[in-house]
Amino acid sequence: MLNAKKIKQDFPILKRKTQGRQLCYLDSAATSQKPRHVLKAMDDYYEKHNSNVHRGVHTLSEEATELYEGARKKVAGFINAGMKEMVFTKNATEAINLVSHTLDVKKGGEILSSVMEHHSNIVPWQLCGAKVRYAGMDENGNLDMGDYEKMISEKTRLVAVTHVSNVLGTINDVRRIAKLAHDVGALCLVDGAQSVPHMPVDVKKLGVDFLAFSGHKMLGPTGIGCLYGKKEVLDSMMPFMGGGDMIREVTLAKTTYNEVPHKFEAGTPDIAGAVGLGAAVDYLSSIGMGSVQKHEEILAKRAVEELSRQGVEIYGPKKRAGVVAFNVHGLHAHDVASMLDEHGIAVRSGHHCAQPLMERLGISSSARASFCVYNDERDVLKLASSLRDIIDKVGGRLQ
Ligand code: C6P
Repeated sequence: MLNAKKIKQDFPILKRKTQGRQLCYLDSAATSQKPRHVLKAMDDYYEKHNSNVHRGVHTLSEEATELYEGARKKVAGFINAGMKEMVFTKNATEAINLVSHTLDVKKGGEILSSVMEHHSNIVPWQLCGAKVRYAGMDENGNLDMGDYEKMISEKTRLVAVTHVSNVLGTINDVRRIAKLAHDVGALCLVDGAQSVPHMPVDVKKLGVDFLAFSGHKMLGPTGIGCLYGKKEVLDSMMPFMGGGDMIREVTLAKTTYNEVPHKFEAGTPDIAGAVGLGAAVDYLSSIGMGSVQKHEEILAKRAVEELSRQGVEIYGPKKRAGVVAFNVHGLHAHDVASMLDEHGIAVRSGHHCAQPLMERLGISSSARASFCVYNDERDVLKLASSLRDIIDKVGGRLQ
């Protein structure tokens, strides 16, 4: 079992109080907190090695390049990808936009997304000019696989699906979806923003063509994200942005491009961010992603049990990742989150950037508790007892 009490001590921010109470951070699906190891790696980089990458022959530049490419190697290894298949971006959103901007969607071509997606896996496809179709979901919050079988056709150019729902915690069978896409010659892009930080992810086993994720949700800093792409697919794509580093040769008449992944990394990248993400990957790997997944699933299961006892409405399937969205009868989700904040508990409330999913659930918003390696059973019990207090306090007013 993972020792959450010991892990908690690695996260300086978790020592602070909010609203005069010990902070109980249950909003890691929005962004995770950062362990000292990550903060130190970034400090060290700026204190000792700061320079630009791939440009200079001086010592600092070579050190910075080594650290940046070393981080790429770590992150690629984390998802079993090759180094040339790992493009650094700003975040998962930019990674998906990179593909939607460069994908050659022939006239009449279709993109198949789903009602469960974060806006980042809907809007870029609407913007790319293709016809976008959406697979549905059943009452329990599971994707309708029948829809995939019916809707994927020769016209489908790409299937875009989330690995784990940021609202319901549903873990989707993306391996099966990728196979259905490949059977008709389509590509499969998986949004791994909520899976890569919380479970073992192996792109070779999943067989997907693209995987997008964000550093800040996996104990790394903001400003760095990743796009995994199969080497042959990335090779076949046009660049996303033009500028320094992505070129082989520029003349006033034309430009030839650098090899992947550099072809997709125009301009000075977030070097310190990559270094921080590399340290985050080291940290998670030292715990073991299998243990991380087990720990968070146990917490989510416990939270569902405890919250059900308080009579709140909970959304999502029985088997879920560490995400629990809920509503308290008669209270707006923002009010629930504000009142929990008074207890020192941070949860997110609102539509969670998944408005079509909210519409499918027949609600406009929910509160959401999400778990990470540093949470433990006491956090779950604190959430449940604070909700009890809130319901008792406002109960009279709701009659
Ligand atoms: N979800 C949440 O509170 P960025 O903003 O690019 O780092 O991540 C976007 C994103 C894409 N896909 C999924 C499944 C996500 O959950 C997110 C981010 C946060 O649920 C912030 S809206």
